[in-house]
Amino acid sequence: MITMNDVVREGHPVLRKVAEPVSIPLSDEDRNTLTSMLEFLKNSQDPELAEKYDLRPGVGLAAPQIGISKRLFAVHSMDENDKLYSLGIANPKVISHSIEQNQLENGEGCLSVDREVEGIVPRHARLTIKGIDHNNEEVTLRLRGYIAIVFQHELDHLDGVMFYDRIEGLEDPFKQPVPGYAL
Ligand code: LHY
Ligand code: NI
Repeated sequence: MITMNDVVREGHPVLRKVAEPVSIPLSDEDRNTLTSMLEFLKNSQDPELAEKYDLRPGVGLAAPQIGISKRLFAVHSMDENDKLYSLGIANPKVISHSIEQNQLENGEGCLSVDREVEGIVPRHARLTIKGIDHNNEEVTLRLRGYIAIVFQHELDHLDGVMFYDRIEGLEDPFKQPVPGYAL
């Protein structure tokens, strides 16, 4: 079972690596990784289990955050219409995205960042993602609103990008360019 002890924190080099694609169909090992990341998110949202195991509630978790540099992440969250997104996804690709941007009014946080970082994180307002889910089925997701932001936050982890890299007005002139999403 994944706990906060397994979650690497900022400063760990794995969070800055571009993660490797996994082979399809998914190996049992990669499926297990997806399933246990999803289980972590569910546990973290259960007040009793979260208290018992000292879990910080989360809606998304990417494999690099547990030290695995592979293109895998899990999301367990509702969108604004109470539609549940509960899946593990492998080799996600952004097929298309809006030009219009959107952001969470109160900024973002991260399970790998034990501090508050203020600032607006610009994201695509809408995007379409394709990938392979934890049941080895190809999935196409058309996302907007809050859930679209969660997926983009997790996608970024697969490219070694932290949410605060995208905060405007925090430009470090010596910083390497932020990779965009592959189209
Ligand atoms: N998890 C964050 C969480 O609280 C994801 C997140 C996304 C927070 C968007 C806020 C806004 O579940 C992670 O940090 N996963 O990488
Ligand atoms: Ni994060």
